[in-house]
Amino acid sequence: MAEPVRYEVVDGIAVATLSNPPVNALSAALRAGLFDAVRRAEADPAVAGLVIAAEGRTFIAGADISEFGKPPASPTLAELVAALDGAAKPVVAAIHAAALGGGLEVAMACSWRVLGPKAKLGLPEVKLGLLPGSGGTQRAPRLMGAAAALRLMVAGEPLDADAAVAAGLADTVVLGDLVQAARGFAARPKPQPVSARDEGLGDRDAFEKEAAALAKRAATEPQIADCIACVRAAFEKPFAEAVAFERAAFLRLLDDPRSKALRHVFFAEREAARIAGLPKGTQPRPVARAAVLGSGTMGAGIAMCFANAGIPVRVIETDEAALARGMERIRGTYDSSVKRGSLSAETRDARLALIDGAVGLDATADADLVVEAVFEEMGLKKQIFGHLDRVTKPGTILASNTSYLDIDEMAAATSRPQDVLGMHFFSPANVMKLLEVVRAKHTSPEALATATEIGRKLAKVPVVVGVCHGFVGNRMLARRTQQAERLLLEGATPEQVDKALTDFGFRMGPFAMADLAGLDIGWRIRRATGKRAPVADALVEAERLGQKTRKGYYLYPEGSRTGVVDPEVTALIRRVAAQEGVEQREIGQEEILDRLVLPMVNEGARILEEGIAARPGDIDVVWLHGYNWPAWRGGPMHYADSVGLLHVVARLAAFAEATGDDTLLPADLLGRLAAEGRGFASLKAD
Ligand code: 3H9
Repeated sequence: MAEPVRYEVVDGIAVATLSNPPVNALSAALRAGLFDAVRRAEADPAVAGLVIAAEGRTFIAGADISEFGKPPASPTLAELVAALDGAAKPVVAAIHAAALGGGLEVAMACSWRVLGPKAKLGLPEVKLGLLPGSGGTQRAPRLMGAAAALRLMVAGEPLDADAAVAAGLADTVVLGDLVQAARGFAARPKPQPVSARDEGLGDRDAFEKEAAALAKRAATEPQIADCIACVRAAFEKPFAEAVAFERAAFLRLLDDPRSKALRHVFFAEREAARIAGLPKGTQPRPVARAAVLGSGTMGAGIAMCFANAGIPVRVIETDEAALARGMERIRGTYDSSVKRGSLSAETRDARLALIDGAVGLDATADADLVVEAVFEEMGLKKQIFGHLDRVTKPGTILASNTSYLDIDEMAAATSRPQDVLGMHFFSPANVMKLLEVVRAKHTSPEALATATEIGRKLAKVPVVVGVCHGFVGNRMLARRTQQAERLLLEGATPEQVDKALTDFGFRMGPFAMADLAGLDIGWRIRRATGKRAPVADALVEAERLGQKTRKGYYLYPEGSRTGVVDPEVTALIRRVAAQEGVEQREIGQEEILDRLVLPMVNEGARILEEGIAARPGDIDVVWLHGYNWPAWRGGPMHYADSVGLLHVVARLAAFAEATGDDTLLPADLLGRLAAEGRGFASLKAD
């Protein structure tokens, strides 16, 4: 492998150029190379100063996250930063792109920070459940003031070049030759190191005010509380002691399951972007124009996704009246964003200009991608796919937004099954980030690559899944819904069930969610598929449809969207349980949570066994971005690993035995992994 640091001396200034693709993370080799460059520059009497520059798409993306948890290799980042801080000669960071986390900490230990116009400076560690652990909580406050530094850390978002200079975090923006300008700085006398600039901390009261405003976050996110404590230490402790205090906090957070989960999410999201089994060199097809069939809630939302990404899109309906309603729905959604102030009127107009409407499927003739979002009825879908096959160009991708129907059957209605796949958006489609890209039996690698690439352009997180009823997300959700209903029959109340999930970290429990969505939706699907859910059915039959009728699982007093407990529901559940012959009992919160979550994990294991998802991390990404699974819990499969698969298997087996429900019996894969003392994380794709 090429040396990660190139060292050269020209005209008495040394330049260390970092090259550690893809993002110049501070791996052991990069740290060693940079440490060595500092030593050489210090030892060489012919060198007046050192410039640190970098090649590639980032300056330095931070510590190498994949090394966390492994034994630290010397020189550590702390040692490297101390060497920069203590160097007798000036060191200049020439930052052409993002300097993040440990990357910014390296730069802050230099004498000056000289920026290219595309530089971005940030401390995103909180997003990984961490804090800057190499002096960042001490140097950023000395450069930009304690209050502003705290704001930068807890936001986790980088500043662009001009903002970084304005804040005092960097010295100048250079439009011309960045390294040349940095060399000029390196020839100057070394200024006082940042570590000694205590006057930079600024007003203590301003910092305390900022800290007080974070009280709510600090109560639930330990990294926020620690950021505050570390910056406060800058006022109260000598520099070296405050750095040791920061180090201890960093190591404590590194070991916290919440940070482990967030780091798992970081890698799972990036891994999900790689399609398992795709032949090397597969190229996506260009998509210049899209068409969306149907302009109901989903169709309208999907069309907006294309327009928001700057892709012209045609909305297609069966008649003029339906089309007018659909276009009005789209305009109304944009208008309310303008009213809320989240969108400018110009942007709304530019987006609306990208959307046109038409009646009839023949209007798909010039589209490169068609997304069908009509009723969930196989007969209708097959008819549509047959028609699309006749009127669209060769190579047009034909996608269905179905939530659970068989894509292979739709593909069979065409003469080009290789171009057919699922693109399953989540409601509201213009907001939720998940896109399940459903690979059918004959879907070609190009079609798959096109759908995932377009998903990324639409700012979605695409996850490739296989064909089955409900794909990954809804198939697992069905297990949770089934248990939630069953728990009511066995004696739990809707609020106990909801509370188990909100305490776990979800924003809403299943019953509050059902009331919001409307109970009639599930009821209609059950009627069509011959299924029943005795409690939910009884509620619908009593005309309790949720928030829209102001009563469902809860009661909604006039004007309120927050449900209150309704004794009528308690009585109704008791009556239904008696009819069903289910004996009611007190059920503890722990059992409720396990009954809701572990059957989902079990279904996830079956999904892996069947190859419907390629990796456990893909399932986690589906739940994080489609169903608001709390990120600090890492997703259902990571959660199962964190509680231990032996425990999961034992609980499921006990539930199966107690309820007589065989679907709760542990999946073979789950049993096997548990017996081998392994976790889902040990499984590798392909
Ligand atoms: C830290 O610094 C702690 C210190 O305070 C104290 C330590 C003692 N490490 O996102 P991309 C990989 S904590 C290892 O697709 P982009 C990534 O997995 C760190 N690997 O590219 C992917 O690999 P693959 C604070 C990393 O252009 C590839 O690089 N820093 C790291 O869309 C490309 O990534 C952060 O939290 C890393 N630090 O976005 C920044 N970063 O190709 C984290 C990336 O195998 N990184 N990889 O899938 C980012 O936010 C984005 O990666 C970045 C580039 C904006 C840099």
